[in-house]
Amino acid sequence: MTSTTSGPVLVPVLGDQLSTTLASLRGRAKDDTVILLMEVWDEATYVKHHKQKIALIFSAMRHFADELRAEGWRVDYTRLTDAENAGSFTGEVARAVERHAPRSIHVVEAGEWRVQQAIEEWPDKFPCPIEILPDDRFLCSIPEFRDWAGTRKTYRMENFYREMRKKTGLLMDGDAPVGGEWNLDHDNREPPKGAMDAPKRPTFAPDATTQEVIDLVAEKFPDHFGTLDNFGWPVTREQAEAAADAFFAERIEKFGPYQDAMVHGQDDLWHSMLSTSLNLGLLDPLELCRRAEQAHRDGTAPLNSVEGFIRQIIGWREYVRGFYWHFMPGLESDNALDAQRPLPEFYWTGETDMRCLADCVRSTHDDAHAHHIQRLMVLGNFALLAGIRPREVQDWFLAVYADAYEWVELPNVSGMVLYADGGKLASKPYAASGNYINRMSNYCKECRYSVSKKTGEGACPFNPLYWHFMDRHRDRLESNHRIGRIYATWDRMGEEKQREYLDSAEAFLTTLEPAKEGWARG
Ligand code: FAD
Ligand code: DLZ
Ligand code: SF4
Repeated sequence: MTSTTSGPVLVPVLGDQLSTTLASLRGRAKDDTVILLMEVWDEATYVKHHKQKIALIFSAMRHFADELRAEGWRVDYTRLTDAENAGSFTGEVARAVERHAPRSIHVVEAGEWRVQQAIEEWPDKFPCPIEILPDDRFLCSIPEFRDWAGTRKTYRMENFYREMRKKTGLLMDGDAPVGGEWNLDHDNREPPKGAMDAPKRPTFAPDATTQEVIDLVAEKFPDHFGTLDNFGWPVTREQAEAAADAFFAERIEKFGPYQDAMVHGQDDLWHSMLSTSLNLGLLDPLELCRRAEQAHRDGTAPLNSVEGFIRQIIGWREYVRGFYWHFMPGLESDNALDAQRPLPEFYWTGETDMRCLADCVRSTHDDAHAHHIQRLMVLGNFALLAGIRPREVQDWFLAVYADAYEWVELPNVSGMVLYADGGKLASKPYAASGNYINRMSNYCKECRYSVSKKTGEGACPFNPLYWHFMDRHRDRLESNHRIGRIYATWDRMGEEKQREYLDSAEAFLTTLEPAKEGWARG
């Protein structure tokens, strides 16, 4: 390979780094830089991503390349179907080094461990210096999170979040939180009422670039999960901003109160639907939070909605990213509850009589999206109670959502949903019976199962599964002050009732058909 001291600087930009303010581009001279964007087979297939997710990323990458060119940058873009495409980031950078003989390579650290490992091998592979820059689109750097986590025994998001409020000054009144409370979650648990006619979020009809990509995905990834029929995700910064405008104009007001509500056939409700744009880099997290804060100052959104939204972004989103890097590698193979059951086939087909699960799989299949409580308290809760192997649950969540990247998916699945990390992230498992789903949704009314029936034929499976879970993990959970008291209720039931619960759960578990091979990985 050619080494030179006079070539340009090569700047590889990964598919989730589509920000013109990226650290590797900031301050660079355009005539001295070649930006490299790469569609590669390895990234498109490391899990079998939902078809809409691949189409979204390729379309956003192609539009970003056009935006950069229009601004005068020199862009080298490899398409998936280019004859010489090497199929991997490292292979494509190697080809670009041959083409451009760069004097150095500047790259922003990757979002995923797997990719970062590959980048860290570049200095041994390429003849020029490699500069790996921190991804400062996140408000908390990886070293800063390590410092925060360093001496702690527990890593609670709430403590981290308060630090982030102080750091950013968001919703702060001097040293105190605006309104006197840091967290208004207690006001954000309204069950659905009436028609729940949330204004429709804007969707964006495919232009020629997106249509070309949709055709490519249909041809190259026919056996991946999901449909391309409803593709309407924002694929440019302009569209992402229009989506944010609509959220702040029409939906933020009720975002807070109905954040946990679930309604059959609707997964948007008053949610922002901005995670795909945030994670691709089309929107800036701090800017969005400032807009939310302004909406409160202007009196167009109540504090509980605004605080809730800001907490999701500077709290949860930043926290899970720091948590991921702090506990990788290792987090991906944690299995503290020794869950060994295979993922059921219905996660892929939606074929189950459990109406809540069928609806969540339906929206996942149709839109590559389900909202937070659907992911946590329906799809996740079932996997937790049934004891599904963490690796299979992780692969599923990583494959099926348009916003899924391992840095955000893995802490949510392994820590928040499955308690597979043994309680580093969550203070207790988010285990719930059918009662919770009934209170927060309209699913149960038309379900074949009866949510009020606790055991036996026709009982909501979440009911016996809940007690089966609590019983089999008693040794670990009884001493947990947030959940341990539940065992007094269990003991009061007496042996006969307990046996009914356990037998019902076991009878149900034997009906689960394991997923066929090949859904998540090729
Ligand atoms: P809103 O409800 O409008 O929230 C606003 C923003 O807050 C989101 O766009 C997102 O950026 C952020 N946010 C909210 N909750 C979380 C959270 N728990 N972790 C990180 N960020 C959060 N989010 C992803 O972006 N990618 C994932 O792969 C992903 N996997 C998840 C898996 C499970 C099991 C669970 C329980 C949650 C997961 N989440 C993930 C978090 C959350 O469900 C989505 O961010 C949210 O549903 C996206 O829709 P929205 O933009 O309308 O969010
Ligand atoms: C998810 C994804 C897919 C499907 N395809 C590509 C791709 O072809 N090229 C690319 O640059 N990025 C892609 N991505 C996103 C990457 O996997 C993402 O950059 C890493 O997850 C971050 O480490
Ligand atoms: Fe889900 Fe049970 Fe309600 Fe049916 S009855 S929708 S399975 S919670």
